[in-house]
Amino acid sequence: MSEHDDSGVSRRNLFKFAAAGGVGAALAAGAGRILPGAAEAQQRQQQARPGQQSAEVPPGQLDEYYVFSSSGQSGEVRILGLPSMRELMRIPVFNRDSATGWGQTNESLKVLTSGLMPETRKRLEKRGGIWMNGDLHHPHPSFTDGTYDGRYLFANDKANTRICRIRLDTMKCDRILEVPNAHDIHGLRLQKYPRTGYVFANGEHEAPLPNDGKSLDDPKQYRALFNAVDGDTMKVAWQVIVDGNLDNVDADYQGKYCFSTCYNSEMGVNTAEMTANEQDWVVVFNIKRIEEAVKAGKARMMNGVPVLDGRHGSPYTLYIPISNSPHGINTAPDGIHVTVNGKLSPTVSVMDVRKLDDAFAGKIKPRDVIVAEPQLGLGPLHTAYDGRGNAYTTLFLDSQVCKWNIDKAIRAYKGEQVDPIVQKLDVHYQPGHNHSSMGQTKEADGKWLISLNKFSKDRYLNVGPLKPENDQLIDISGDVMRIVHDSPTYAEPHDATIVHHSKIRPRHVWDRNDPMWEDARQWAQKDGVKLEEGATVIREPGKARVYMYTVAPAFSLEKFTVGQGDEVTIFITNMDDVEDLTHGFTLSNYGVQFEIAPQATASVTFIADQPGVHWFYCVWFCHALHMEMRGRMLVEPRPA
Ligand code: K7E
Ligand code: CUA
Repeated sequence: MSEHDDSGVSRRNLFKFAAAGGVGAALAAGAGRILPGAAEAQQRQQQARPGQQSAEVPPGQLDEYYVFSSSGQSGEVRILGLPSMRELMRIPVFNRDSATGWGQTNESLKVLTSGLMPETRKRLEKRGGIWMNGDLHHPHPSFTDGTYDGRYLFANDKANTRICRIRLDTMKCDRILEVPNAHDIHGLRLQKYPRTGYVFANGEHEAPLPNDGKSLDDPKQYRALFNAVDGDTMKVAWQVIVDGNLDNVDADYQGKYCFSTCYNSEMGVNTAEMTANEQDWVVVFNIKRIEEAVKAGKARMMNGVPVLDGRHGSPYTLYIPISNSPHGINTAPDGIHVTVNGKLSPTVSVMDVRKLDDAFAGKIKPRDVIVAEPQLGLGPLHTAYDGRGNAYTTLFLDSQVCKWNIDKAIRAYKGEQVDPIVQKLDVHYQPGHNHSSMGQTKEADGKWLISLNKFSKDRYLNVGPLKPENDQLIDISGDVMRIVHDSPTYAEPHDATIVHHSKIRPRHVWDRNDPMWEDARQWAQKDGVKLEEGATVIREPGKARVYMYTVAPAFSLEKFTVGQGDEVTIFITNMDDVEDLTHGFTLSNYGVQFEIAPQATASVTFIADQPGVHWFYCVWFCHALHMEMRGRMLVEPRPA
């Protein structure tokens, strides 16, 4: 085996494991934990059996899991198959997409603009009408009773303070909400019980409230807000002002509490200030108390949203001190334990949610909800679980995944001489999030782990200075972890959710009654046209509405005529109902291009500003005569 062998029992790992016994013991002495000797560790490694699963999915066979992967600054959601790690589809959300026309069709523009605040819509009038960028970190599917129900997927946009909802029946985004009062939504997770319910979202950055130009450089006046959005109506249900900022969030399995990490309790505005304190905190939110206060009218209405003050001393929140700058926070599938990942501290802190009632009642100190604090290594960021009592924490600085046992960590915290660390596995390189199969539900199955690594460096052919990231697939079904697959990914997989395929039941073709094209249906009704049979142009002064349908390999109109300067709306309905028979519409030299999937309607509006003959053609390969699937837009010059 070479130095770079990735199996859990490589020599390099054995060396590290042994070394940890000496160096680690000294480091950990203060934490009341004594590590076993190198020999014992070595013996345990030799006895440990790695899993036997393969990443190979032979041609013609399907993956067992969906992975909903974020794309960070690309602004979209990607669907992968696992274990193959093949990319199956992309769902455009906060980005502009050429192939599907997302950000151009009237249907997508409605999604992109209808949830914006009026001021933002006004600002965007001069900027093309929509935000062209997004920063999507945290995609999470909706829950019922602690597991995925296949309805929706929610995600954040840190760049422009938005939350999106994606329908899992069609895999298209149907709602985008701009969250008022808060700034730069980062952490996002969902209510797990009884159902979603709430989408919990953290405003990460602090700013004056309201942010109207006063107190510009007076950080003492800056506020950060925690947000609960109703996932059914996609409206903000309530907001809570907190001390410090907010980073990541998770919720319990009881429907009582949710909790956010704070890395900037100092309310500093530069790195030195933000990392000055030895301790920051986790803020726990008491959902019932908050709901009662909102109902009783105790909240201040700001931009139509009830806002409560949850700073120190309020009945709505609990502040639990945690070592310097915690980052990820992850509820275990046992429904009891919550891991807070240290980032600048080599430790993770484990909360027991059963103690939160007493802590809120003042019977125990906030810090008494911590039941374990194992020291794992440098830069713990996020933790995943296998449902067998083990946790897997990414160590960003050490470039490792650390497997540790929750029960042993609790016993070590009580003073017992037991080592909670099971194994450390090198990953390549600098992991952020990691995820286990079904591991964020009560149905964690302990089969797979993916480590989403921020750097790929030498793992792939050099593609120039900008490199892909590296998602590594790890078999965790055995006693020790084993890397089985590397896959490069474009910017930037922060977070992902691994969902068993049985939980998701997407449609094969669209339902003609889908609400997505409700506006198109209303226009057609007004014009006395049926979308399904349209082959006509309705012209009125300055405007034209073109109705077409498609049946491979033809558009129902081979030509249509409009006047120069007309505002033209083209509605196209794909009447093919064969699976995968998607057509596209591209209007040459007009910047118009979009997808029309089987049984869907899509529309676009533009100004016919250039006279002459302009070909339109089908842009999704559909038929042997796909090239011939084209027609002409004739634009009559404006009378001189
Ligand atoms: Cu750790 Cu935005 Cu979830 Cu990235 S956050 S890594
Ligand atoms: Cu229709 Cu290609």
